[in-house]
Amino acid sequence: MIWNESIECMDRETLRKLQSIRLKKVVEHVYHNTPFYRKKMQEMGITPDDIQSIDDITKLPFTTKHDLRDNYPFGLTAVPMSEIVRIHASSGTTGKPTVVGYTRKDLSSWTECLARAFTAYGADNKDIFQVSYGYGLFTGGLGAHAGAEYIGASVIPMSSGNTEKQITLMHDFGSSVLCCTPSYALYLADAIKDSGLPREDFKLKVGVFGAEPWTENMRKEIEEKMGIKAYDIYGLSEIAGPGVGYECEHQCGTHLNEDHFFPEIINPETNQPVEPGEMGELVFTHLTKEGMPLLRYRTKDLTALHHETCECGRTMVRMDRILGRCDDMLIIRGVNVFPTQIESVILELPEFEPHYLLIVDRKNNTDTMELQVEVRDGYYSDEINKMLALKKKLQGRLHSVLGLGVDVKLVEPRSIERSTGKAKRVIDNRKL
Ligand code: DLL
Repeated sequence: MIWNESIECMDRETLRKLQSIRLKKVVEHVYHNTPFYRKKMQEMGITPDDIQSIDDITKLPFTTKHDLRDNYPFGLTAVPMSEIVRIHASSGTTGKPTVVGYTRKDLSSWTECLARAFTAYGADNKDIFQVSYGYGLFTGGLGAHAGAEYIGASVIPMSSGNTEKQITLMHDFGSSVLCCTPSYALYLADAIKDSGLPREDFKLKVGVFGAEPWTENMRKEIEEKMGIKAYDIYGLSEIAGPGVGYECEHQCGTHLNEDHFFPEIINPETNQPVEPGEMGELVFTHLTKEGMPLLRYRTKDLTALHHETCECGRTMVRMDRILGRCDDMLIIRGVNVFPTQIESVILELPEFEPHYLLIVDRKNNTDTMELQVEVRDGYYSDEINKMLALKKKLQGRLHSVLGLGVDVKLVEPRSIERSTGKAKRVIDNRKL
């Protein structure tokens, strides 16, 4: 099913015209209402008149997370505070949080994006949504909540954590759709098994998973363990929250809601657009936002875009899975490594659980990387030879994929700390 066919399946030429009209309007808006952008544009010698179509987008300045922090908390707001009806913030790892304000119209556009996503996953007003993303400053909980109510579903505002209660309510209320991070989904899958409640007693059929990078192999793992269909949902607070992009039933990329957020892919080193289909940093420009519109916001997420129409009929561009963030990339003895590459290798092998931790350090001026990974029940053994063979197998596979020696440490099932929100997969002691 398609929620808003006239938009989601709009022919691309008409879409570009719509994007051009909206871009001109948003540039006028920020030029007159956000001193930060007026100053930036003046410094670059441009005015709103230089923006005549979406093709002119490359003339505009970039915006970074630093700019948001420098203007903390409300410096980039383009409307009076009396028009802001919701404030979200994301904490990040350092310093002040980045703050985002939404007008009533911004909230309703965001909610529509979520309705498009949930409809694409096959959900409707007969479904019971268990929203297990955190409620609060994080956009996951309240965002998914509003979208599910909008399509008329019944919503259980669970928030994250309290795993035992999650399972009880999922069972007793008959939740059919689960919204949480993929890592928490795995945790819940194990908890369902441990509960001893028969799987047939649960009504769960669809998972709405995002907020952190996850791989195709992780999808298979969750689908098998939970007996559901797992869909990707993408988003970031600065742009909207969950629902910036979503998968359709063909699961061949994440469709981006391009009528609201214009995507570009740039080379993060040269800042120039890449060739179509090439990987680079994803950049978004708000096309309809009133409260805090951002021009060319650098997400730091690495991916590629594909413009061919999807089999589902949607014309909205499809984004590859996020490989990781530019700032998540580890450089180990000169080799670039993303945690998702490691996750993919672990999950190719039946002996391992998708629970792992990377510990990076520097000893005698050389980078070291230890991978702690859980061995699956049934494969874990007291026999040293068996464990050594298993370790060698994983090390060999990692070496051929990464081109790098990794010190593998096999650990017992369920010994790595579980996450109820975004998983922490890397401890880099080099920065300490
Ligand atoms: O994580 C919004 C969200 C909530 C998305 C619930 C999906 C579901 P932030 O906390 O601002 O917002 O973090 C945004 O998380 O730039 C990506 O690096 C990462 N991310 C979000 N969704 C995905 C995904 C929310 N589906 C940052 N795949 C983004 C990979 C994702 N990474």
